[in-house]
Amino acid sequence: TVDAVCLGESMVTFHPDRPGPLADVPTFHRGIGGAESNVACYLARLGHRVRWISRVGADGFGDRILQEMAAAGVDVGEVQRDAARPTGVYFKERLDGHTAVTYYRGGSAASAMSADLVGREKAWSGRVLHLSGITAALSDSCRDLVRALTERVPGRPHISFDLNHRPALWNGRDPAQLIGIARRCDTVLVGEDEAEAAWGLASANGVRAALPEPGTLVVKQGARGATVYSRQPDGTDTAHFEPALTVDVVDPVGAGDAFAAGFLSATLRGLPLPARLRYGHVLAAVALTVPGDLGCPPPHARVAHLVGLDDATWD
Ligand code: KDG
Repeated sequence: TVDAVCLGESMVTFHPDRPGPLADVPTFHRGIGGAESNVACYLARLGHRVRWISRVGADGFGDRILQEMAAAGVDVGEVQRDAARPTGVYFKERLDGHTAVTYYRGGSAASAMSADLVGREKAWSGRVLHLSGITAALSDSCRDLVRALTERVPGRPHISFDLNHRPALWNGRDPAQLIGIARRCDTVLVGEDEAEAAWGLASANGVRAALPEPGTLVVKQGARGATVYSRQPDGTDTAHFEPALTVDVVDPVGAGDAFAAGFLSATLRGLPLPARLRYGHVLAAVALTVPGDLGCPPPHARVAHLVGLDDATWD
């Protein structure tokens, strides 16, 4: 078994070399990005055994993604190639201090993922399966796959779910259906702002009230910090808040994935909840201060020191 399986679409990304509208920027730097593959890369760099499951086209961009994921130490042996559909692509645009994204991913190889093409056996082959709301938004077959993988049946691994609300992918469909999926998961990560946008839930406590089932619910509260709700063996719920680190933001894309990877890494190591949040914040700070979707996390012994844990605490 691997420590974690991450399932979702990865794309080739194009970052502009200067601010301005897409129509005017002549030069872009190529990278790769995808919420769940970002989490996989971070987990691998933190020393975990990780498998990424997805589909890419039988094209040069698919080759590139597989090369980069493998170089990051992620097992890509279960990634399928699709001869008929392309690898997804997206462009970033830096405008007035914020980053916008434009996707070219409709009909991509990954959007054809389905419960038939991606079996439970592979997806459930780790201690943790990490999924996100992006996959459910890609196509009906992808949404049904996410439903099949989150079914509460004996033998399934711990399931982690990041809402990752991407309004551009919903095209008039209702992201409220993600509440039903999130309820079936064990660890759920949600931004307070996206919970409001996707579900109309206005506060961290409101999110918990709507999502009482997950044993662990993390509500990210932007630059302020994050609150983790945890159900205790006696059925009561605890809430704990940890402030985020203060950093000068260069590019926010990928920070949520870094946070999720930090939280999951600390979870896999059995660390206490406050340390899991702090670990997430340290990884998010790394991602916020680099231009691409992926920053390079410090080794876990260094993060352990930063989050106030002695190395001996690590298994
Ligand atoms: O969380 C970062 C991702 O959003 C980015 O890497 C691309 O997966 C992506 C998406 O769908 O926006």
